[in-house]
Amino acid sequence: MNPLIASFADRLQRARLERREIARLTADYPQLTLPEAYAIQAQGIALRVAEGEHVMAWKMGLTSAGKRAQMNLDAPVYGVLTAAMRVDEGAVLSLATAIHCKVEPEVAFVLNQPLRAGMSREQAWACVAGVAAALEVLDSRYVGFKYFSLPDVVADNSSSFRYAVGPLVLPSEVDVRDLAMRMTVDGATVAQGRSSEISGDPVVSLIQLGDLAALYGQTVPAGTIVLSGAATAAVALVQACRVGLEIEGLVGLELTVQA
Ligand code: OOG
Ligand code: MG
Repeated sequence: MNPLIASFADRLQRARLERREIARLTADYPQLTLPEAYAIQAQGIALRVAEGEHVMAWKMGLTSAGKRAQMNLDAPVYGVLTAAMRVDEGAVLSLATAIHCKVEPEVAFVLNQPLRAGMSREQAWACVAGVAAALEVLDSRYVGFKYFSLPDVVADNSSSFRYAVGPLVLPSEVDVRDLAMRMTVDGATVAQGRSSEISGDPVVSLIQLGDLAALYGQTVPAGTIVLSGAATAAVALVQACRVGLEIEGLVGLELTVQA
C-alpha cells in the first residue's frame, strides 16, 4: 500500500481513539485526491475490522442542499459504519466518547440484495427489504468540525461516529419519496424537512451508492443497512438530552444522550 495512505489512516485512527482534533489532511498535503481519500477511508475500516469490528451499514452523505450549505461542499459521499458504531434501542450515547458530535435525521434502508452500478429507481427499490427512521450522530476528527475539501471529509469516513435505526417497515407499506420529517431535542423541534430533500428521493442515495462503491472497488452486500443522508442540517449535541425523530409513515425513534 502507498505509505501515504497508511500513514493518514493511522493519523485519523489515533485522533479518533484519543478523541483529539487534528488539522485537515490537505493542510499538509493539498494534492490529496478523492480516490486517495476513499483508500484512506477503506484502510481506516480495515484497521477497525482487524480490531474485531464488523461492517454493518453504509451511508451516503451530503445528499441534501441543507447539508451541502452547512458544510460548504457540493457532492455526495459515502462512509462505512460498523456494528460497534450502532446505538441500540434503549442504549445511551455518551458525549464523553465524542470530540464534538452532531445529530441529523435520516431515512434508512435494509437491503435484500447487493447494490450494483447503474441501477434504475425500480431496480434500487427492489433491493429494499425494509425502511426505517434513523438518527446519525456525526463526529469529525478535524479541528472545529471544519474541513475545506471533499477528500478531507471522505478520508475521515465522512465524519461517521454513531447511528441509531428505528423499527423496520415493509417497502410495500410506504412510499419514501416525500415524507414529512421532524427531529426534536427534549421535545422541541430543532430540524424539519421532507425526505424529498435527500437527493429528490432517498432511493437515489441507493443508486448513487451503487455507482460510487463500484467506482472505488467496493461491494455493498445484501443484509446491509444504508443511511440515505440527512434531510436537514445537523444539530450540535452539547449536553444531556433526548433526541427524537418522527417520519410520516415510519416508526419514530429516540436517542438518549448523556454528558
Ligand atoms: C459529512 C457527513 C454528511 C450526511 O448525512 O449528509 C452526512 C459531514 O457533514 O461532516 O452524513
Ligand atoms: Mg448523515
